[in-house]
Amino acid sequence: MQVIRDDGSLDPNLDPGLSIDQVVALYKAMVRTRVIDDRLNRLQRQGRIAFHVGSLGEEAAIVGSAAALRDRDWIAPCYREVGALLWRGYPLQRYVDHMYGNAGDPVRGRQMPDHTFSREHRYLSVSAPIGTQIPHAVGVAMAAKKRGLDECIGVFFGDGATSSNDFHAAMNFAGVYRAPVLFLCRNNGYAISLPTSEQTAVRTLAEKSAAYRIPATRVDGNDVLAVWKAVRDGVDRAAEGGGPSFIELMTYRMGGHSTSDDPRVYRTEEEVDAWRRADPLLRLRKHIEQRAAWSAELEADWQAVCDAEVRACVRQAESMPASELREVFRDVYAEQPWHLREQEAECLGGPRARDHEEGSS
Ligand SMILES: Cc1ncc(C[n+]2csc(CCOP(=O)(O)OP(=O)(O)O)c2C)c(N)n1
Repeated sequence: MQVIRDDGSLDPNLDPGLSIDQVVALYKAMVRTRVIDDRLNRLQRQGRIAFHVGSLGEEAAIVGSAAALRDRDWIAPCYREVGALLWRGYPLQRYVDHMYGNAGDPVRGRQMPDHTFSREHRYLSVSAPIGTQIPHAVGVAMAAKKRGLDECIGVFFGDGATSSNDFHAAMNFAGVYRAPVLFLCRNNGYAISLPTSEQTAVRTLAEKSAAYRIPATRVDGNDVLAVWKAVRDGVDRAAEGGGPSFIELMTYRMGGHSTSDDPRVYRTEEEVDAWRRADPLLRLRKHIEQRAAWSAELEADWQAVCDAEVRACVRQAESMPASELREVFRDVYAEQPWHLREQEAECLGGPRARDHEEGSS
């Protein structure tokens, strides 16, 4: 499905009819996500944060999906979807604090950067093992269904995750029990260095859903209005008791897998260049400029606003103390068992004396 044509005009048969203010809000959120990404990549290169996993080129798939879900719907993220969390109003300072693992980090420095959560924003905790969030999401959907709530959940995952056992178990369960869940598969072309064509023998990932009797839509994931429409159709289906939907969002990971990756060793510049021309921000910008709702001046102003915002958050994050060491021992047990009490005391007592280390085998 494609709504925004290459020339910036809309397909009248598929146009979801958002107001121009709504469309501009989507564009601004996508630009903001990119500016934040860019700053975090630089901070990592400067040695100021340890790691970042960004969404360069996938902003339409992420922000468009989040915008089409209702506030009461849940999001089960993979690890690339902070744009969805920010769309829901999550404070940028809290996210940047998380990236530093400082005292303001809700995860208390215990997780990798980009592995945050927010109960308030109905955004589940990122789980690093690929695919594990998919059955979690089906569980959340089943809980809503059993309670008779008009809520659904959108679960993000990459093309690589469709080869995981959890994907199969979750799809099967959702198909059988008609769970109100939207499977949001970001097909960005790669699972780290492995191209999608070598990931699976099927031609499209969408066709996998037929085996579970889950309706599928294959969407231009760089077209935010097509993403919005496909996801909102899925929300409506879930709300009417129609159960799950599978949406394959065709996009491209324009950056490395994460700051630990160098994609130049496994793909060509020509390939990346071709996708750069299909940049989701450029397409949407062309559309809103045609509708006289955007200009070079507004673009420069908005980029400057976003940049100043993220720089201020970085300054604040760097002035905060680190998360305390004792936090490692918190939030697991209501009452701490004896062995953790002992380990905590030893840990907080500082490093062991050197002769002790040499004496041990
Ligand atoms: C079970 C498991 N195996 C391997 C890894 C290492 N790993 C981290 S990300 C990744 C690639 C995932 O690719 P995909 O699902 O396509 O998502 P993308 O990163 O492209 O968004 C792998 C293999 C992991 N985290 N968990």
